[in-house]
Amino acid sequence: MKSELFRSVAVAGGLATSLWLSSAAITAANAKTVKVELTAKETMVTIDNEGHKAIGWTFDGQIPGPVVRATEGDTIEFTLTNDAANKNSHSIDFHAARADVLTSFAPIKPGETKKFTFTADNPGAFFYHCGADPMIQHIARGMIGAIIIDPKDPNAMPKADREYVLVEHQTFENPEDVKGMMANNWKHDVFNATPFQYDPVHDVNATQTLEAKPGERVRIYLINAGPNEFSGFHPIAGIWDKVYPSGNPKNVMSGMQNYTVAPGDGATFDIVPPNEGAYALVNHSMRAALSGAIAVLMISNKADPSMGHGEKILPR
Ligand SMILES: [Cu+2]
Repeated sequence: MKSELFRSVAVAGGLATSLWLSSAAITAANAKTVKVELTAKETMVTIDNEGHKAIGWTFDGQIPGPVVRATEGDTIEFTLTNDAANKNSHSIDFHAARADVLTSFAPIKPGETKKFTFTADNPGAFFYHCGADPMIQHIARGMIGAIIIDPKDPNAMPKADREYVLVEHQTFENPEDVKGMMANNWKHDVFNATPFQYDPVHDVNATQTLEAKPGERVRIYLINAGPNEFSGFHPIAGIWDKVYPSGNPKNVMSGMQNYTVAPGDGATFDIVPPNEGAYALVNHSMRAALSGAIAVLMISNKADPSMGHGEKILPR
């Protein structure tokens, strides 16, 4: 009896040690250095489905900026350039980083470049933005984006068949009017810069929807860029199978009708539509939804296989 107990403890101990060793080996072998370069650009951007343009403040000339993606444990070597043609100082604030707000996140002038490094210690769906003064204006004018840190354990979450990134934010009629921004006089609440970009029902000029096939697990990374409003994210005609607050697989909720994402926060939402049809993904605050924050998720056996993969996790 005694020796049997000793043997089972020894086996369990041996197993634990070998598991620990192999996971450490995998981590060391897989952790990589990811070089990320972004350029702050004050440039013309499209603001609606009809193609009207206005001057935006952007990362790399697009709103939202490019999706930055790495794996938990990776080292991010980051370079920010403030285009010499710009008129304003700009900065970066990665919510996935532990860094120094006074140096790494500090603004730089037009023509300057800065570099810093951080390790992606936490998996999740994180916000990045410019933090230059007045921050409300730099966010409202478009210096916003998503940084996704995938868990190092590929089995930490169920495998997604398609993924979409929605950066939600409020837009203002006059981007020079900081007082109006502080008074919260926003005009549209939008996903990825354009009102009803993925909703031909509410805007006949919309040319696309988010697409998937019945039975597929669709993963939505929702980043709430604000600058001011909370988002109660709900799939009309559906239920979130899983919600991962901050996108961390250790935070998991099931069967959710709605989950609130605060300004500056992000979350990962999984939905598994059983049949053909359509869902409307909305910020259920009606002023937000009816001014632009509706995205149609079209479920069809003929879904475009390229949608929700590669570049088309953020369809433009
Ligand atoms: Cu800026």
